[in-house]
Amino acid sequence: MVLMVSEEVRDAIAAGRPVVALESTIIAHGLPRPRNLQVARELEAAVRREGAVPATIAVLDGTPRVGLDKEQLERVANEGGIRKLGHRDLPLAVATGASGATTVSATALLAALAGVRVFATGGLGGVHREWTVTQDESADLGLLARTRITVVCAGVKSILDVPATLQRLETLGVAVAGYGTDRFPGFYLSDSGHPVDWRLDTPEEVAGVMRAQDVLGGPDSALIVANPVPEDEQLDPGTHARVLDEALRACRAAGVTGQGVTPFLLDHLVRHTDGASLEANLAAVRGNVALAARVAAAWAAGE
Ligand code: PSU
Ligand code: MN
Repeated sequence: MVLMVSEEVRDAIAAGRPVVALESTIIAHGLPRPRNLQVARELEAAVRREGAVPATIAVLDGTPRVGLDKEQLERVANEGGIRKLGHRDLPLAVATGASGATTVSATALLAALAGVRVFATGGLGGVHREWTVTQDESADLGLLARTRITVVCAGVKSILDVPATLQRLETLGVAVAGYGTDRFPGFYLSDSGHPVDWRLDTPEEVAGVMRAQDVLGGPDSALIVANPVPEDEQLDPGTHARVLDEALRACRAAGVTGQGVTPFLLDHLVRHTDGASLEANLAAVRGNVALAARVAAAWAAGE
């Protein structure tokens, strides 16, 4: 097996204890240094505080790893040449011995292979604005349409075309529920301005949907639990609209395309909101990680 699952994560899975997968692209490419390493540690600690085992996922020297030790986590946060790996990049990274951080798509695939059912992130990738010109749709969506995993996120990143992304999730057959809300969250914002059809209010209800997925035995697709950032920690909506507009224009002017687009836009927002977007992003991720740990516990209790 090329996949290396850490001893702690392996033991927890074998004993049916709660485990939460965490992605690493947010650490390597989504947050500024040196805050990123602090956040990586903080998120793992938050999972533990809720009684679950964190399994941060990355590829190091061609080996996909589920559960990182201290030095491995530091490499993801600080190493210069660390790549950004979607699921399509995994065989290339393995065969060439490359190191990279995994996006939602690659993390979800590796987590599912390792037998981890619950995954927390900030915001999913999705359909980019100007899709008709660039055809830029995150590989996250297609992979989640074929992977049985529960992803706790603050919706999709607001730099995207949110209604188009919601439509794609419907077309692809991915289940979406608001957590404690009828509104689809907007990543930096508590409300994207769009409704969501289903609402779940407790970790036990989420675990119940996961069990129903298994009982129904339909296509292996994900469950997206869309958990809003608390309103008092969101980015000011006026600031968000103004700075996002500037960021999209700057991205176009710089000619950034493909994998570079999301990191460029997130970084632009951090620098032009005096870090307020970073704080909102972190508040969202923290909430998601804690909720994912509670969902994993409810899931483990029912197994
Ligand atoms: N959530 C965050 N910050 C991030 C990401 C998610 O709060 O940086 C990452 C995820 O790894 C997601 C990726 O899969 O952005 C999407 O990138 P792209 O649009 O290139 O598919
Ligand atoms: Mn993209």
